[in-house]
Amino acid sequence: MRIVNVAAAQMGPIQKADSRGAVVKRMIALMDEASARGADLIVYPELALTTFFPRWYVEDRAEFDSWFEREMPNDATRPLFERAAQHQIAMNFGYAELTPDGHHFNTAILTDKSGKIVGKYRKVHLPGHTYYDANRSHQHLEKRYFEPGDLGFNVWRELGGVIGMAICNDRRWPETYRVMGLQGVEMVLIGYNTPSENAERREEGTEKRMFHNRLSVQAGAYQNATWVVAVAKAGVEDGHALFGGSLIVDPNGEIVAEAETEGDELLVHSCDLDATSFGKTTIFNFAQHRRIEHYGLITSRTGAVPPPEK
Ligand code: CDV
Repeated sequence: MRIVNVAAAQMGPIQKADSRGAVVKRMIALMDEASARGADLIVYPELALTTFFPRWYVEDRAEFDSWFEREMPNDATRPLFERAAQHQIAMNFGYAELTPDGHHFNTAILTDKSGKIVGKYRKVHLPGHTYYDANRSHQHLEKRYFEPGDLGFNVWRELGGVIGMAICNDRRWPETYRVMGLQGVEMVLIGYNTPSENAERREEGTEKRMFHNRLSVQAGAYQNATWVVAVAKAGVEDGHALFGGSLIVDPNGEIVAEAETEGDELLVHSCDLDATSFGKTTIFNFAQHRRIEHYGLITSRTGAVPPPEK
C-alpha cells in the first residue's frame, strides 16, 4: 500500500473587501485541522487567496493587477508556508500570478512537506470571454485577465507517487486527464470556482451543474485509473453564488467523500495509490489498447468540422 492521506480544503466565499491576511488565516485553520486528522497533503481551491475577481469587468485591466501575486511565497502567504513546514504537510493552492516580465496566469502550485514549491501549473483551458457581454447574467472574464497556461500538463514524483495538477474548467476536458494519464498520474489535484448559475442558460439550475462537476471528475478518474481531488471555493461572493460539492474520487470513478456545505469544510480520505494499478494494467492499460493512429484529429484540429451536407 502507498497511502496518501489527502485533505480537500473547500473554502467558503471570499468577499472583495477581505484581505489576503484574513484568507490565509482561514487556510491555516483548515491546515491545522487537516494536520490533526493526519493529512499528508492539503488541497485548496483555484484562486484561493482572493474573491473570484474575473466576474468583474474593468476597462483598464492593469487596475486588476492588485489581485495578482508577484512572488510566491510573499509576505501574505509566508505564514501558510511556515505552518505547512511545521506540520510537515504538502499543499496545493491556486492564485493569480503576475510574472516579472508582465504575464498573467491562473496558477496552482504544489509544495513538498517542507513547504518548498516543487511544481507549478498554469491553467490551460480558460473559460469565458474577453469583453463585456451584456447578454450574460454575469460576466466571466478569464480570457481578459489571464493568458492560457504555457507549462502544459506535467506530473511530479511526490508523496511516494505521481501527482498532477489542473484548474477548474480543465476538469471538463478529457485531454487534461489523458495527458497526465500518459505520464502515469496517480492523483490529480484540481481547485475550482464554479458559478451556481450558467450565465448563458439561467434555467439550467445548480443541481445540473453539480451533476456535470461529478460526471467530469468521475470520468477523468475512471478512464485514467487515478485518484482525483476536486476542491471548490463556494458560497456567495458579493452577491454571486458559487457551488460547493468538493469531492474525492477513487481510481474506479467512485466518489469516496463529498462536501455538504458551501463554507470552509475539510474532507479527509486515506488514498492508496496502489489502487490505481488495477485499472492501469487491465482495461486502461494504455500501451496495450490505445490506437494512436486514429487520434490525429485530437491535436491537429481545434473546433468540430462536420462533413459537408448531402
Ligand atoms: N473558474 C472556472 O473555470 N469556471 C468554469 C465555469 C465558468 C463553467 C468551470 O468550468 O467551472
